[in-house]
Amino acid sequence: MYQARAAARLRIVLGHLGHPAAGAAVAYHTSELVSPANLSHQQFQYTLDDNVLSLEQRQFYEENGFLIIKSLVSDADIQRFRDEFERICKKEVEPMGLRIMRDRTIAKSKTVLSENVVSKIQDFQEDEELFRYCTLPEILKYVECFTGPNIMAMHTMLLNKLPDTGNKTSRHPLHQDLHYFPFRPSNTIVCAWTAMEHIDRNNGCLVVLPGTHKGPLKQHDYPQWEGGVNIWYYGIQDYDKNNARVHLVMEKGDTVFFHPLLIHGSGRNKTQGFRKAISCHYASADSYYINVRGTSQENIEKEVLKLLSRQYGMKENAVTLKDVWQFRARLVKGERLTL
Ligand SMILES: O=C(O)CCC(=O)C(=O)O
Repeated sequence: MYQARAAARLRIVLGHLGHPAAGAAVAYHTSELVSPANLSHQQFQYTLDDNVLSLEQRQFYEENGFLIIKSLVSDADIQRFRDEFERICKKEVEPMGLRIMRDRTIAKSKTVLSENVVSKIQDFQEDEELFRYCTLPEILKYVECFTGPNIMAMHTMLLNKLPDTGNKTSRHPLHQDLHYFPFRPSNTIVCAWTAMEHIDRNNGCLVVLPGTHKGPLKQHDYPQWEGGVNIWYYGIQDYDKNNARVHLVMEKGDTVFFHPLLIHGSGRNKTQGFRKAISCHYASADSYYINVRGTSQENIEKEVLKLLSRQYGMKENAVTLKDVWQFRARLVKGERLTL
């Protein structure tokens, strides 16, 4: 019974992704899921009623915790993000607050910064050119379906998955993004993640466990991988190994919106190319901060505050995780309320 349901769900997901193996799944999808009888608006907890998403798209996100919109971001915009990434690597621009990460296998080498060594840049909220991504009307139109009209951009990243060095450190362990966030409620947080080129299993696409957004936030720790693991790459050990796994094959400009409790990660980059994606986590501006002391998120708070104290010579308890997030959060639509 469980397996039949899991298989049916997988067919629906593959149908949404346009996967040839989906077969009759699309027919199942439209006839079973979008019949007026089983679509009562009170049932929707993860999407808002604003006439942007079709009933089918809403139902898909409600059930699975993610939604792909094809060809959402233009080639011209993606080229601008690429050019800015290059300028940042060459230190032609040095935006305030930006964090440049290297893969751990090359982190200690003396190599000058370039696309070859930078695995990720995050917190680009002060970089006008990259931050344009977070304000694109085509992105915000969808974001609003999850956050409502007052929208804060909370967390920004450009991910440049490097060719794996053989240590498998280019993998991103399965995790839930909410582990990193000291704000709630979770249902009005959403990530927009846009492929900057064709991304599939060869260069390390996203892998998601559909439906896991309905579960709780799980314990996250650094995985005990033989080749080590990159900083901030926390993972979950305790997840249902029988849950379907779906690999999101995406084309340049395709954008996936996903819930912060959705368990996801990404595979090794087995190519010699650089797999790029740009992302922003948004939250409703009337969200609230929580104190993570004494919760499973305490480990990330400790690590962030320790890093800041080392970097800026501050006492470890001089700031809280809330201060850090409040400082980097930016209003992108509507009114800044409580965040
Ligand atoms: O882009 C990727 O490979 C995964 C990114 C991700 O899951 C994250 O940074 O939370």
